[in-house]
Amino acid sequence: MAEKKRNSDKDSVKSAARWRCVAGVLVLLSLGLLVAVIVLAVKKNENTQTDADSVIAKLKCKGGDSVIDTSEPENPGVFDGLTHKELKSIQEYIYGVSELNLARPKEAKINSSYLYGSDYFPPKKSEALQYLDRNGNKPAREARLIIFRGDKTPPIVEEYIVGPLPKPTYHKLLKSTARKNPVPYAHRPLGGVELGELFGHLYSVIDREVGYLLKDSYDATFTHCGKKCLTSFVSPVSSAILKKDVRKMWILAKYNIEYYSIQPVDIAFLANIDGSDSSKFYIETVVYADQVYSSLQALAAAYNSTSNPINKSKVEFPKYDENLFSAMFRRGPPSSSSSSNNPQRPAKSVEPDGKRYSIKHGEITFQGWKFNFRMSTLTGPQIYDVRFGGERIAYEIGLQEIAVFYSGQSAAQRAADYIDSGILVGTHADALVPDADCPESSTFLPTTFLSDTASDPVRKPKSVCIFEVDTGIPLRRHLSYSYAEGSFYSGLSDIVLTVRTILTLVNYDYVFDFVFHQSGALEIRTISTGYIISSFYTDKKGPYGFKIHDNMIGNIHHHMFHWKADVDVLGTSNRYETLDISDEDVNNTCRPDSRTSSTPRSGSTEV
Ligand SMILES: *[C@@H]1O[C@H](CO)[C@@H](O)[C@H](O)[C@H]1NC(C)=O
Ligand SMILES: *[C@@H]1O[C@H](CO)[C@@H](O)[C@H](O)[C@H]1NC(C)=O
Ligand SMILES: *[C@@H]1O[C@H](CO)[C@@H](O)[C@H](O)[C@H]1NC(C)=O
Ligand SMILES: *[C@@H]1O[C@H](CO)[C@@H](O)[C@H](O)[C@H]1NC(C)=O
Ligand SMILES: [Cu+2]
Repeated sequence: MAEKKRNSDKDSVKSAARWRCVAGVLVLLSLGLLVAVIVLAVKKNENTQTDADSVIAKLKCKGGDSVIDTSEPENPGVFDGLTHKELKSIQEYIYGVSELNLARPKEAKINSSYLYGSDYFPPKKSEALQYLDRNGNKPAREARLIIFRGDKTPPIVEEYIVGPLPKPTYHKLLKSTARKNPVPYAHRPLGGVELGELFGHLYSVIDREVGYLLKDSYDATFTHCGKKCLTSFVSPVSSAILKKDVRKMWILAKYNIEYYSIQPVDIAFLANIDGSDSSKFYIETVVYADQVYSSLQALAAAYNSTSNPINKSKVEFPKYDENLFSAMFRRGPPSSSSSSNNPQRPAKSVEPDGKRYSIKHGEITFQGWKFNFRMSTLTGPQIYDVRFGGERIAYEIGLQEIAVFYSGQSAAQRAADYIDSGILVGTHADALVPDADCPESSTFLPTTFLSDTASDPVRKPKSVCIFEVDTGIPLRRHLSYSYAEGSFYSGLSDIVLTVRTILTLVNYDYVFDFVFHQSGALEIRTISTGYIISSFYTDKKGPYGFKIHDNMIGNIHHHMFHWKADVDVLGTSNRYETLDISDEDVNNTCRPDSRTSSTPRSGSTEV
């Protein structure tokens, strides 16, 4: 049997070879035809009418009137983000306001007043609708500026509304009853100016006091370290944990090697970074090898003690080569169905008749769909005025917040409760790669924003991609196979338009998709990739996660994505209904009235 099978395998190899040859000829033939088609298509563009042209015209679907204009609008609409030109005019205006005394990005320090971030400040919905639907005036375009007032006593955070764009003439303090007024300086989000200033100071303090210990335990230090350096992951401590308005931050040490979030060492420092004088910042607690010390000096003394020795960590600096588990080397042969000597290219999507969607600045149309896209600096990707079949079905759908909460044995790990809008999520989309992050045929949109460390508006050319793709599953189908049931087949593949952005928030990369189906369904999807945050494995830390490498534990944690959906089907008023499904006891007999008297309930509410 086995022998026979081998023979038949040989036969099939032979016949496969024959077919491969035939296929090769066919490929050449089709290439030839393709060239002919391209030549003809080019000729057609030159307006030379031939017989073949009309054949192609018949084969080709109607359409091809797609317009792709990803430039910034000269005259932005109510849903467009701040343009480069507007950002420049905001800078010109705000740096001229003498009472704000703003330091320019290169000169900004924690103890100065400086611009932390900016975002488009959309008009009230009622004003926007008055303009869009009832011929009202176009609302003024305004920006929201977050300003750190490090030179005030006490230092505070302020927000201003600046307008009208593109030639601002006013700035108004933004007041909110939903928070403390004024906003304490300790509550401000984390930024480039602060991190640059405090790391310079704290790393040298740490190395001065316990550098020898770091070298001894981890074969690395933070400063003057050559190729064996430590870096850190920071975790600001919420005032909700501290119960007072003081700014503290855990600094969790990692090896500065690819990729640092999965190269932990067993030491963390709680820094007191309160106030605006960075020379006063200090380390108030250290956790080393599962022991808590009240200062760097206390750790140094305990470490040297011979009478009362402490537990010590001892690890070598990782060797950077192709075998380093945490580094991104391609390992193994390229994937292929046959052998590694014959790698094959993967499946791809193509647009045989060109783009079937149009983009005009931030406005995107596809089949029955029409909507506006904007990247909010503060809260990330947003779509507005979503229409299907000419009717508005949603006014606004957008990301509002991303949060990740960690468990852990040490206070340092437990404090890792990240609220990502605090690092301006919308500025973290960058460098999308065609054919990896998005299909090759995608159209890319830029994002533009102000940064606290750059003099000019920052432009990221490939922050958002738009593409049409076959999901590979039928949107609907039915096979009515018997004569009695009608004998027909009907099906439709689920071809969707996707608007994608990927926000890289330090270690995590979050893929956010708005997916527009032909059925009128709108899907919002989030996928997380990138790297986990990990801690150094010890038996004490074990119960708080999974040991995933020799010295590493992946702590249990929890991701939350918070979206706003202002759905406006058939007008702006809202109604919701709840349906409760209940059970009933029924005797499984054929008698018609063998049921008890429980009835399904439902409720409906106008809001
Ligand atoms: C602000 O801090 C810097 C150091 O970062 C210092 O040189 C400068 O004197 C400080 N300015 C004031 C007004 O305290
Ligand atoms: C501990 O020992 C190291 C190395 O012997 C020395 O450099 C350091 O000053 C000592 N520190 C303390 C606090 O005794
Ligand atoms: C030192 O480590 C041992 C072994 O892991 C542990 O049993 C002991 O409790 C540790 N001592 C301290 C003071 O943490
Ligand atoms: C089901 O049938 C049994 C036996 O006839 C009867 O005792 C019982 O009440 C019936 N239950 C219901 C829910 O009608
Ligand atoms: Cu995670």
